[in-house]
Amino acid sequence: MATKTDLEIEEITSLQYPKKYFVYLLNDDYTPMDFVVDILMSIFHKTYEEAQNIMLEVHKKERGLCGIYTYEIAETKIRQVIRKAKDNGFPLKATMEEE
Ligand code: TYC
Repeated sequence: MATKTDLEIEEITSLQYPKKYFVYLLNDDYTPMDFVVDILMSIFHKTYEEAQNIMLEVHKKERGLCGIYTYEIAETKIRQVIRKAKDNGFPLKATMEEE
């Protein structure tokens, strides 16, 4: 059997394992705690208890992990956070990092 080229190996690997991205919420001084909890429940599908814990972690440590997603889903979640926050007049931001 022919030996696979590096490119073929890379293609197989990347097809089997799409990269994942950590999505973090960032702290700020203006967004209300309840609003952040609502974002975590509505966009990241957390329970009320999970959402409260993540919100408090962000509040104390400046950022907190909301979930791990493929690139497009991570990007969509971040857009949804920023849109909902902006519509309500809050500066809440989210970021993503490769796993
Ligand atoms: N620090 C904000 C406050 O005291 C609450 C907050 C929590 C804001 C988490 C953003 O991602 C955040 N109202």
